[in-house]
Parts: sequence; C-alpha cells; structure tokens
Amino acid sequence: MPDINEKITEAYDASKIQVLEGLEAVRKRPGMYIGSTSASGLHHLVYEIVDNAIDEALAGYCKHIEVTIEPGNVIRVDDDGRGIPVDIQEQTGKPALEVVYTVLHAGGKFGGGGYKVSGGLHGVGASVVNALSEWLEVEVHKDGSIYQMKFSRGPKTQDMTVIGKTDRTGTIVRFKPDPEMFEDLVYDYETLHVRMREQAFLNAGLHITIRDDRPESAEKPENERFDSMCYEGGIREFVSYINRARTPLHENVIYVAGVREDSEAEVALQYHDGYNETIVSFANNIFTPGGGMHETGFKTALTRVLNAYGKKIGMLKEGDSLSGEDCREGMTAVISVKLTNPQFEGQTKDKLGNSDMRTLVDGILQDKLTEFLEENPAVGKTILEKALTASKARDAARRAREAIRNKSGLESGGMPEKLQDCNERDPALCEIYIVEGDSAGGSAIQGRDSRFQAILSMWGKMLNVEKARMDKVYKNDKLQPVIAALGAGIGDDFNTEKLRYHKIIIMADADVDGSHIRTLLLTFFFRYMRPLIENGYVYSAVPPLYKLTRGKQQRVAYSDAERDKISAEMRGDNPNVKIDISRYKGLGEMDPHELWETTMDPEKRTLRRITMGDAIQADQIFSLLMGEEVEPRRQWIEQNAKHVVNLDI
Ligand code: 1YM
Repeated sequence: MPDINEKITEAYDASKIQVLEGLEAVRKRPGMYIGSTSASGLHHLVYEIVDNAIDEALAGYCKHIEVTIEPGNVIRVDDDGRGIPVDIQEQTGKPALEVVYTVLHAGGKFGGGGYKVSGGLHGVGASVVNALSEWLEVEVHKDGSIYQMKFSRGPKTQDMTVIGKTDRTGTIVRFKPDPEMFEDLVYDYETLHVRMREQAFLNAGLHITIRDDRPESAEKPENERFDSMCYEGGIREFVSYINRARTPLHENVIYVAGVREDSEAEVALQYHDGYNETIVSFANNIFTPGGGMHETGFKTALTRVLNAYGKKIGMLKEGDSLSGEDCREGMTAVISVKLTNPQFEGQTKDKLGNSDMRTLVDGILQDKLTEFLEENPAVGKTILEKALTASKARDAARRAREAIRNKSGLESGGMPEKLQDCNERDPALCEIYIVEGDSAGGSAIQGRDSRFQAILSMWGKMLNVEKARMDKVYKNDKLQPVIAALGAGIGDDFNTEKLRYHKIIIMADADVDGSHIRTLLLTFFFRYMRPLIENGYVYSAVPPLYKLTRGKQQRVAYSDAERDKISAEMRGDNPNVKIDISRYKGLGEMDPHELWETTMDPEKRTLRRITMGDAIQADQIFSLLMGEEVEPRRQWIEQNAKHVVNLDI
C-alpha cells in the first residue's frame, strides 16, 4: 500500500511542476491554445470566458450573461450563476477559484455535477485567458460575500480577498489582453455580436446582453453598440433569422429533437422559394463549418424520409427517386448536437468525427420527421413538390450542360477569349487572377509573370445566382469563362483533380462594384464549387490603399495604421518634411509595374485566404441583396454604406 501512495504523491508533484510551466507554455506558443495572436485570437479570449458562463447556464443555474467592451478595450463578462467555487481544495490547499485561473484545463477536473460538456480543443479555458492578459480580475458573489482575486500574465497579484457583502450570486471577470501577445488589441463589436447572437440562438431562453462602452463608439447608433438577445424558440428562431430575407414555403419552422444516453441532438429546418441549401451545424455550441457525422446523418435521413413519404402519398412513382440535393434545394437547417467527447477532425478541426452522432441524428429524423409529415400533410406536399421541381430542373441542367459541351468543345480544352493563360502546366504551381474591369485586367496582363500567372477579366453586371437555377448558371456568359478557365466542372460534377490552378485569386477594388463582384464570385464558388473553398484554393488579393511619397522615395500602405507607421518612418528625425499621401482610387489606376510590385509579386504581396466562414457570410449578404425582401436589404445597405467609398446611390 505505501508503495502506491508514494507513486501517487510523485505523480502529483510532477503534475504540479507541469502546472507552473503550463501558463508559461501558453505564453510561449499562444497559437496552440487560441489559434492565432491576430484579431481572431483576441476575440477568442472573450469566447473562452463566455463559454464558462454558458456551461453554467447549461447546468441550469445562469439566466443572464452580459458582455461589455469597456474603455481601453478591456472586456468584462458578468453572469448570474452560482459563482465559481471559492472553497479551499484539499489537494492543493488553494481556493478552487485560483486553481481555475492558474491551472491549464482546470475546468474539466471539477466537472462534477450538472451538464458539463467540453469542446475538446476549444475548451482551453480561463487560465489561458489569464496567461494572455496584461491583467485579469475575478469577482465572485457567493454565500453573501464578494470574493476578489487578481492576476497578471498568469501569476496572481492579489490573493483571494473578501471585499464586501452581496445578496446575489454570480461571477464577474474583467481582463485586458496583453499587448506583448497580440498584434491587434482593438475589439470589433460586430464580431462579438454575431458570436453572442449565435450562442443565444443555441441556448434557448438564455439572455445575453452585449454593449460597447468605449468612448470612441459613443457616436455610433445604438443598434451598433448594444443588443439584448433572448430566443425562447432557440434554433427554430435561428432558422427564421437566416431566412429573414427569403420567402418561406411553410410558415412554421420544423423542429425535431431527441436524446440518447449522454448525448442530445436537435434540428430545425424550413424551405424557402430560393434554390440554395444552407446547413449550419454545431457540436457543443461550436460551429462545425466542415460538417461531419451530425450533418451526414441529417442528409441521409432527410433523403430517405422524403423518398418514402413521396411514395406513400403517391407523389413519387415506384422506381423514381429524389436525390439528396433535390431534397435540400431551397432548404435552411440548423443542427445542434451536444455530446461528452467530441472529436473534431480535418485540417482545420471543424468537422465532427463521432459516428454515434450520425446514428442519433438519423434516428431522430427517421422517427420525428416522418411523424411530422404525416401530421402536417399540407407542409409535406409543399416540400415534396419543391424537391420534385428541383429534380426536374436538375435533369434540364444536365441536358443543357451536355449541349454546351458539344457546342463549345470545352471538353477538348477550348478556353475563353478573356483568359490570358500562363505557360506552366502543373496546377499546383499555377495561379489565376480573376480581375474586375478591363483596365485593371490590362495592367494585370502586362504586369504579371506569365510563366505561372493567368489573368481572367470580368466586367459588367453578373447573373443573379439567387434566383437562377443550375441550367441558367451554365449558360451565363459571365460565369461560363470562369467555369471553363478553372476546368473542374460545376455542381455534382465538380472535380478538384481537374482544377487547372491551385490559387484562384479574386482581385477587385475596395468599392461597391468590387465588393459586389467579390460577393457574387464567393457565393457562386460556395454554391457550385464548394470544394474550392473547403480546400483553401480561393484567395482575395489585397491591393494597397495609399501611396506615400517623399522626394524620390515611394512606399505603399495597406491600412490606415500602416499608412501612419510608414509616414512616421519616412519622416524619421525630420518632423517638418513633407510626405505626400495619396489614396488609390482603384486597381485600374495602377500601372502594370505598380500592380506587380504591390499586389501580384509572390515575394511582396499579401493574399487573404477565403474561409468557409467568409463564404457563408458572402452567401448571406448575397441572399439579402438579391432576395425579394426589401427591408433587410435596405438595412444592410444603410449599415454598410459608410464602409464603402464612391457609393453612388
Ligand atoms: C464570467 C465567467 O466562469 N462562471 C462560472 C464558472 C463556474 C461555475 C459557475 C461553477 C461550476 C461548478 C460549480 C461545477 C466554474 N466552476 C469551475 C470549477 N463566468 C464563469 N459559474 N459551481 C460553480 O462545474 O461544478 C470551473 S468554471 F471548476 F471550479 F468548478
């Protein structure tokens, strides 16, 4: 027996040393814990603290969460849960509160009662936020007292102290991200707002308030610095929100849910009169843009249930069948699963790998959706009609595609007139710039390195992809050259192996027309060539915004901050010297050499890789801009007009 005890003690001492090293490790390699030290990592700190409050809500004790951006980009998160435990832990002799904030992954070790799910990779917790904060303060209201504790970059700077009496319970955390760790320290209200709204949808009945109290935001309209969110309908309301600019085909969002052992799953869906499918899925409240087992279970079961129902009511003939895509045309769905041991897979860890979630979601749809259709035959008929129309359109598209192939001889390598191809033939080495406007296209053709850079110019108004069916997309004269140049097909036939370029770079101005083209192309890629985005082949070129000139010396800047920095550098010790700063109006204004130097030279340029998140956002904006609902469109234009130069409405 003593032997065993000794071993335990040894192991414990070892783990204590690891603890001390733990937070240092976070500071050495912050990217391992929060993904990056850019804006995304900065915002991640907030999500980590909020996640703890949401866990408390899931456990059934917290009803309100308040997130505040305080002056100086300090974050404050308040909840009205039980308060983090303050009692002294036997093993460590320290208050639990201290352990939670100084030990890596402490949360899981306490996860005794209630509903505790861990996001795996994502649930790195409070101690990471502490390690990466210049300072962090926690206040716990519990058992009549207010307990306070302070930290700086990991170590505590104030022991847990009782600072007063209280008649409520809850936890308040304030922190200031460490300027030594983050490149950018400025919080974006809208980024936090979107995330908090998503969390409010995913946790029905939870109140989340967000406010921006920075003096520099005081002049913004109230709805851009404050929101109070609570959705009793949960993910049903999420679906209505996504469909807000669309025309639904049935009034009520369909909702099915079920539990099995420690896991639970819920699905909400609604069909609309458009043609694209939108599936947004989550595992333990974490967005899974890569899909995974929960989505697979949903898709398989939906197809099977609709086919069986169609046969049963006689709308589908024996021998006929609807494809999965037919069943999802014009459908918006939100899937949310909660499970104890989520496995996130794929290169970006955004795909759920637990196969029991496929079985769970499939089973729920099989039973509950079948039941729903039987009880709501009018809705059932509407959905079946929609899928049958989709099926017919897909046949028509196939015929149109074949006709085009035969006519233009694209299969035999016919390339569009507007494409200036490169010499290299290995797709992994080839890039294509899709350029808006003829003059920018001209400069790009002259400025490029024709060994590996191809240029495709696009101009004029593009087709409204929202209202267009596949057959129209194939025939469209603006998209046809893009499809042909990329060479990998479209829709069901898209094949990444045939892709002719592994970098597809959208080069458009920072004005209204440019952002339109970008939104259109991204939406088009997202809907009809999704693997392009999933595999990270799509980029946005980043042209400079300013040219700075001092005598013969010239430099360019890509942001306001960089403009100020470079201007100070050029001035050097000579404060009165004149630096001429001019704003680039557009790509067309740059000569070929300038365009190469600033935007196309792989040695010097910046490219922004388009993520699934960007594409989903573009898709949403697109639906808003092209849909039939006037009010959301007006609101979007109003909110975004100021970000855009040269707006002539
Ligand atoms: C503003 C951030 O962290 N709230 C919060 C955290 C905890 C609890 C309540 C809590 C959990 C449990 C029991 C439990 C945490 N406790 C721990 C640990 N808000 C915020 N509210 N009592 C209170 O899980 O059993 C970690 S987080 F480990 F100490 F229990």
